[in-house]
Amino acid sequence: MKLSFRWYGADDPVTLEKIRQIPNMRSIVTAVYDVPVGEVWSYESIQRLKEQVEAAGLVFDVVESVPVHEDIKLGKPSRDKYIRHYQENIRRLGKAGVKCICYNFMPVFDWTRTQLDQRLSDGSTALVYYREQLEKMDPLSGELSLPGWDSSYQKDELRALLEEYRSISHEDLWENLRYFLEAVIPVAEEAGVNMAIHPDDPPWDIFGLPRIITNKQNLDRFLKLVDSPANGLTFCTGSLGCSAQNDIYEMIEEYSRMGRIHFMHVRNVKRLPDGSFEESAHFSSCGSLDIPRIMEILHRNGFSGYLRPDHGRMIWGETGRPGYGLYDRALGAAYLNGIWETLEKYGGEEA
Ligand code: DNO
Repeated sequence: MKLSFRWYGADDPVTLEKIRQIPNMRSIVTAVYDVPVGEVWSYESIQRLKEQVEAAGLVFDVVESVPVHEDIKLGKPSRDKYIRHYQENIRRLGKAGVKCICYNFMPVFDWTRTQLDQRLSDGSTALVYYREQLEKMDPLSGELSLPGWDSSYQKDELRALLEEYRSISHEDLWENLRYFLEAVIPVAEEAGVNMAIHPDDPPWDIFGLPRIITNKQNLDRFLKLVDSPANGLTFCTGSLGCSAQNDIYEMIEEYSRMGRIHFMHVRNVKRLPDGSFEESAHFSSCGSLDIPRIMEILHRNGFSGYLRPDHGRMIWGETGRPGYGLYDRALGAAYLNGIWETLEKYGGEEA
C-alpha cells in the first residue's frame, strides 16, 4: 500500500510541507489545473508539478484526474481529436514518472452532494446528499460547486449539453466508453501507466443523466471491455458504499485479487433509510462501512497500489475546499496507517 494525499496545486491552502508531516506519507495526487478540459497538458506544467512535489520530499506518481471531454462521452465526431489529446497526456505523464491516472466517465457532473456544510452532532461539518434536497435542485442554477467540477460552463452551454444527453442511453454511454478505452489503454500500456476509473458518485443516475460505473455487474462489464491490467479501477469506498445494494467487501475481495485495483479512495459514509447519505469520519462506527475489514481484504490480497484517505469533515475551525481540508483527512491517514501497520505486524496471511 502506498499512502497518498490529494493536493490541488500551489493555491491549495493545504501545503505540501504540511502533507509531508503526516507519518508514512509517500505520494501526491494532483493534476494540471491551468488547461481547459480536453486540451494537452504542457510539458512545463507537468514538470513544475513534479518539481514542486519532489522538492517537498514526496513522489509525483498519481494524477487525479485527467478529465474526459464531454464529446468523448457523447460519442461526437470531434471525439477523435480529444482522444488524441488524451493519449498525448498519458504519454507525457508516463514520461514524467506517473504510474496511475484516475478519471471518471460521469456525464457533465462529477461527484454530487446537496449540501456542503451540514453540522453533525459533534459540531463538525460534513458533505451530505439528501434525496429531498436533490429533487429540488436545478442543475442550471449554479447554486452548487464542488472541487473537481468543471465550473467553466456558461448557463446556455450547460443547457445545450444537458439537451445533447437526452438522446444518450446507458447503452450509448457504454459504447462510447468502449471506444475510448480501446484507444487509450494500448497507449497506457506502452507508457507504463495504469488507468483507474473512478466510480460514479453517487452510483445512480442524477438529473436525468445516465451513470454506468455503479455496481458489481457494471464493474465486471467495465473490466471486460478491454481486458488488460492497465484498464483498472479507482475503488472509492464512499462512492460505491453509499448504495446499500453494493457489497463493497465482495467487490474489493474480487478486484484486488485480480490485481485490477490501482487506487483506493478510503472513506466512510453513513447511509440513511431513504437513500440519502452523510459523509462521516473515517472511523468505522461513525458511518456504515467497516474500514478495518476493507483494509484486511486489501492486505490479505497483497495490495500494493495507491491508497488515499478521502473526503474529510471540517473540524477545529478549518475552512477550505469542501471535503479537502487538512485535519480530518490527516486523521483518516493516521487511522488507515494504524490499521495497516497492525495487519503488517500481527495479522493477515502475508504478515
Ligand atoms: C471527489 C473525487 C472525484 C474524482 C473524480 C475522478 O472527491 O474523488 O472528484 O477525483 O471523479 O475523475
